[in-house]
Amino acid sequence: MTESLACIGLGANLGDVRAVLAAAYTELQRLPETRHHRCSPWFRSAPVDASGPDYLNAVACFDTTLSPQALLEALQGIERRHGRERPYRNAPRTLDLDLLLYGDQRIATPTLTVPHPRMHERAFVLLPLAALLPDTVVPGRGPISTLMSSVARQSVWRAD
Ligand code: PH2
Ligand code: MG
Ligand code: MG
Repeated sequence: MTESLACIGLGANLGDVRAVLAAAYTELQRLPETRHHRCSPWFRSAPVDASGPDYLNAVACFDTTLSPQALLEALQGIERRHGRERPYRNAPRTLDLDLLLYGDQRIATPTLTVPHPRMHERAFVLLPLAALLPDTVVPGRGPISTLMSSVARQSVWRAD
């Protein structure tokens, strides 16, 4: 089975967001068929297209032989264990784990779109990702350095 680099967006804006993000990263490190984990610094930002308290966001990457669908299901399991509810779109959440990138693949199924369809326009995703992997090229969207210049007006603060 070939190994792919997976990038996961972590976000939370309800409850003890620092504790939840730290616990979620630990759980990602424990996923089967994953290795070489690393996590970006943490960033704080106001909710985008949403309401509620400020978010804490980070990006984690690892190499994996899990399929994209198996990885998605593992992420949803971690979200559920942290009490994630989905009352309405972009509702405040205890934990959001988004599969941002899976190698250089472009995936479009009824349940999964990769690259994440809005990641290229969100500073709270691009800044942590660039801190971790500055040479990233988002398939279909371009180099992260170019994408970052178009979100430069969005306010995101280092939170560590
Ligand atoms: N996630 C959303 C909607 N808006 N805003 C920020 N700052 N951070 C997020 O993680 C976020 C958001 C939907 O997942
Ligand atoms: Mg999500
Ligand atoms: Mg999200």
